[in-house]
Amino acid sequence: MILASAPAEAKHFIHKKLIGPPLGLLTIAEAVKNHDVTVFDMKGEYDLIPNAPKPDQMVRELLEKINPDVVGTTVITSELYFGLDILRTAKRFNPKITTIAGGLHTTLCPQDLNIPEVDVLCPGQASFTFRDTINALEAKRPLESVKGILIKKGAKLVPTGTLPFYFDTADKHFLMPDRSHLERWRSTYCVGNNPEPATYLFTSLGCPFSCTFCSIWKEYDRKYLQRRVESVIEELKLIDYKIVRFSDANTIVNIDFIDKLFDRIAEEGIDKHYVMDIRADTASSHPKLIEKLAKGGLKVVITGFESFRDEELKQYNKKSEAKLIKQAIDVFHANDILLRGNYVVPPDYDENDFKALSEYANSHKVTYAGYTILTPMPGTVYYEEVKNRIIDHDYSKYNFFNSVMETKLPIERFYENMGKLWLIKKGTDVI
Ligand code: B12
Repeated sequence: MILASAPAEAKHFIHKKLIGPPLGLLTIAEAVKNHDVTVFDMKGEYDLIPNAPKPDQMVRELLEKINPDVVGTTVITSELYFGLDILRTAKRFNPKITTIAGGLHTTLCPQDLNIPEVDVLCPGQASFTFRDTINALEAKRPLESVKGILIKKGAKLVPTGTLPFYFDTADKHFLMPDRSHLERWRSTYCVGNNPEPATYLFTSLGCPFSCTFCSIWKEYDRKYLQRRVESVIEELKLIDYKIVRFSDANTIVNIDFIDKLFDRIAEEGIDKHYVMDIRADTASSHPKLIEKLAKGGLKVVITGFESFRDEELKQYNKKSEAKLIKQAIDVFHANDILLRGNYVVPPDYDENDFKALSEYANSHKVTYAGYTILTPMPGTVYYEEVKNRIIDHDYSKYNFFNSVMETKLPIERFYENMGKLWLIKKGTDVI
């Protein structure tokens, strides 16, 4: 909705689609690689062929081609209905197909996937439970024997019991993604006007912070899992993409890790461009480290500024201060890093609040700025705080660009103000 109400000159900067490969699917594909596996990036397919058949037909054509025994899909909140439709289509195509859902929304809100056409849920970092499920199906063992999943029994989703031990999917149980599954869509992984496609790589899973609006630390139950430097180096050497976007919630948590990683990148002569999420407080307290990363190839940084007001940062439990935004901008710009600063706008902003944010953003300009709407994603602390005030339960709108709560301003005016904000930045491209 921000896009619809934005001034014409702002529309270009508001991203209509996010670019990137499905790293989660690549990881689970790796877990079952001794089987016949097809990874299909539907989002990539529409980016490749904008007038491709509608999702239903696209899925049916794929099913006819590969005739699978199992169909699985990733479900994040805004994609829930698409995910359910994929699994419905598969079940109707062939009732013998076992349908499996995984991903963040499956983990945090399993009940939302309780429809007759979904057979199994694999919550959490599910590569090994997925593999066990596939092995059980192949051996015709009852799925009750697989721990850590939910299975459909009658109208109920029944948990099979806790896993025998914890899988550290960043370290001991890390699986190297095989990006060759995605060759077909490679050209679609280009961001903005950059002709080079980008790939994603994680150096960590989870987050040690606990911002009220964020799903990630909830998804990982507060765990923060760090990969080993040599494992990341090995992956970087395998990757034939020039641009690597680190998909961590925060790439710099462990200073020692990132410092060593960039020493090793230099030693190995790995020549790539990196995109990272770095907090403002981290940048302001480690300017030398940022300088080193910039020399090692760090080109773009995404920083969640969230708010220019300390009281709002406190409400969000951001554990950072507004004054650090300026310091962080100076550190990044001093190193020629293209900075994307993101603000979140609560639905109760009035004209004065928008004016104040607009003045602040104008006097703290960054290369790219993003302005999204504070959204109660199911499973978050913020959701619990405001759930009685939610007026729109259509999850397809839970993508930070729609207000699902009542706004203080008339809704059209709210979106108009949101749209105008997107003009406040230095850069001329969109990321
Ligand atoms: C990479 C990424 C993307 C990529 C790829 C998404 C994808 N479909 O895989 C792109 C750029 C396309 C993307 C787009 C969007 N994203 Co995104 N994205 C991420 C990011 C940065 C990393 C995810 C990741 O790769 N993690 C590492 C892998 C290994 O973990 P995983 O994906 O969770 O997969 C594991 C399990 O979940 C499970 N699993 C996953 N899928 C499946 C499937 C099956 C069958 C099984 C069994 C298991 C399973 O097993 C995997 C291996 O252990 C996260 C933030 C973060 N740091 O986590 C946001 C995040 C997931 N994205 C988010 C959002 C909101 C979006 C957008 C809606 C943004 C927008 N405004 O448009 C769009 C949606 C578009 C779409 N169609 O998906 C939110 C989701 C919030 C929520 N509650 O739903 C997150 C958490 C960011 C945030 N800070 O809030 N995103």
